[in-house]
Amino acid sequence: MSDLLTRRPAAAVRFVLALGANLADPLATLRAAADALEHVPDLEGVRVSQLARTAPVLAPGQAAQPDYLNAVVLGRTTLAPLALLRLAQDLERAHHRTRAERWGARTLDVDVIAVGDLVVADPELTLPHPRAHLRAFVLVPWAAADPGAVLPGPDGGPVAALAERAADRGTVRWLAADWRTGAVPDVSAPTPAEGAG
Ligand code: A4P
Ligand code: MG
Repeated sequence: MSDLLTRRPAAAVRFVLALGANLADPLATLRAAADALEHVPDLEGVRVSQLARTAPVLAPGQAAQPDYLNAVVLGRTTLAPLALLRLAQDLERAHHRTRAERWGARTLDVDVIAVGDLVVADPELTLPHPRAHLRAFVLVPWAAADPGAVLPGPDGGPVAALAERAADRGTVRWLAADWRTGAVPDVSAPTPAEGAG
């Protein structure tokens, strides 16, 4: 594995994590996960995006799933990238994440989207996340939280422009700003598609 993934950076670098949940109580889970990330000593200047309700992006032939709640968490860290992945996986485990199926419904997914400008393709940790540039459920809340953000790497670019172009842009049903403590649109209300069934 590349030293770039296991070595602590000399100075704090920017990181972006993407959170997603569509089982159990996704709103409570994302609130708890965001609170936990704000209290990790090795993460500095942590900011949490708006909350997005998104229709599931499924693999071809995959069975239907509930809508997701998604958010991104931004900040700076001196953790080695692999240590940041371990932290993300510990948080998933704390919320009883199981891995029965790729892209399966989950209580909590925490993906590492980017760490500084690193571009590394390792199956254990690929940076930037290999599908981040395509995913409106990552790009839309990220661009809202940081309009000038740039995704590094050959598929990267200004996040706001990538969000505009994302093929699954229509899966973002709404964004909620005040979701950590305030009311949010009804997360359990049937969507128009579900209602029509
Ligand atoms: N891994 C490699 N690179 C990374 C990285 N940058 N961040 C490895 C996190 N993990 C990384 O991940 C599988 C393996 O990827 C891990 O062992 C890790 O070492 P996983 O979290 O177990 O599996 P996953 O999340 O099902 O797979 P993946 O490929 O990360 O899924 P995606 O592409 O993130 O898609 N629709 C909506 N609306 N909202 C969602 O949040 N999420 C997915 C998952 C599909 N559809 C969705 C959503
Ligand atoms: Mg994942």
